Amino acid sequence: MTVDVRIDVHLTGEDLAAQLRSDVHTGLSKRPRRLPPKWFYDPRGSELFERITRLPEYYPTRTERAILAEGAAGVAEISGAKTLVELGSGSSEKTRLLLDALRAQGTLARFVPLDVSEAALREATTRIGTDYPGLEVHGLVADFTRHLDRIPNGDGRLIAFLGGTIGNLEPGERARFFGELRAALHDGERLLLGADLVKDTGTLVAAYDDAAGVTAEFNRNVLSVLNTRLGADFDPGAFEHVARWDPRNAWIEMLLRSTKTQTATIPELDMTVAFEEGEELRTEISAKFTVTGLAEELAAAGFAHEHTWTDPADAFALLLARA
Ligand code: AVJ
Repeated sequence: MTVDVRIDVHLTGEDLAAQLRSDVHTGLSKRPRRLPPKWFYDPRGSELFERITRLPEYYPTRTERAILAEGAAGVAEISGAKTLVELGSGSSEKTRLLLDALRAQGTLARFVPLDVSEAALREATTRIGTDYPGLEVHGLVADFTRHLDRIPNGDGRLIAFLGGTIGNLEPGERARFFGELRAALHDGERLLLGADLVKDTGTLVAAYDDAAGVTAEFNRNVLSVLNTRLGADFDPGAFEHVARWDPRNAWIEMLLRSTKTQTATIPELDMTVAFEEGEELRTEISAKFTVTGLAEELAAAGFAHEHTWTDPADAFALLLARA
């Protein structure tokens, strides 16, 4: 059987380069300084993230996989989905559990992974297309915060947004995201959302500050991304990795703290950035949720929460919601 794979590019390398310049200029001009987490994922950053997902302290990935292994059949049964759309699909590894359950049920016709990385998407679509003969694979190079209206039309679509990536959005951004997603769906279609739950501070902080220092490397790597892509001269070794729990906002913050007074130049932006000793640059927020809180946010956007799957320790949840 021939492999049925197509890819639509809604985001070019040039679009991404322009966005990087604008994000860095805006974020480093603010106080406190900040950078959006999407720029972590160059090839080295993606590799470091893969290593993070296997760390003993980083429970979300393996917990979500276990929940999916238990719950995928139920997701398939309730949704009866014909198309599975995955936002921020990356390597689409955990998604196979959903594809398997939907295929076993006989409803699945199409898989639509969406990712900003064209390289990751080409690899993932080829592998899935080969391993699932007869499945139509339609990849989208796109940004889930901007291109939800590009999701191909259909009926019986299930949108999967896994991994806890929803936690990278601030509350206002989440409301906008859920609203845009609801607007892109027909009544009765569904969202499967993977979210990390609020738990004791020690467990949360350890997940973002592992003993082997992989997360610290991952965090500092964003400065190397700016060096490579914008010709900047940050010294990653002169920044210390910080992870802390913000109880008011219910999120983990990752920061880079300057260990000395220093200046970095970013030639492509005609910008010089001065750091005082101890000054912090926020590189990520990773919000943690309660099931009821998320159900309320979903309801506010016009989704009805239908079902929740969790692990025995209530560390992570998968919520199914109906548009
Ligand atoms: C990919 C956004 C879900 O927030 O846990 C892991 C990224 N950052 N360790 C997360 C991350 C540091 C991860 N997400």
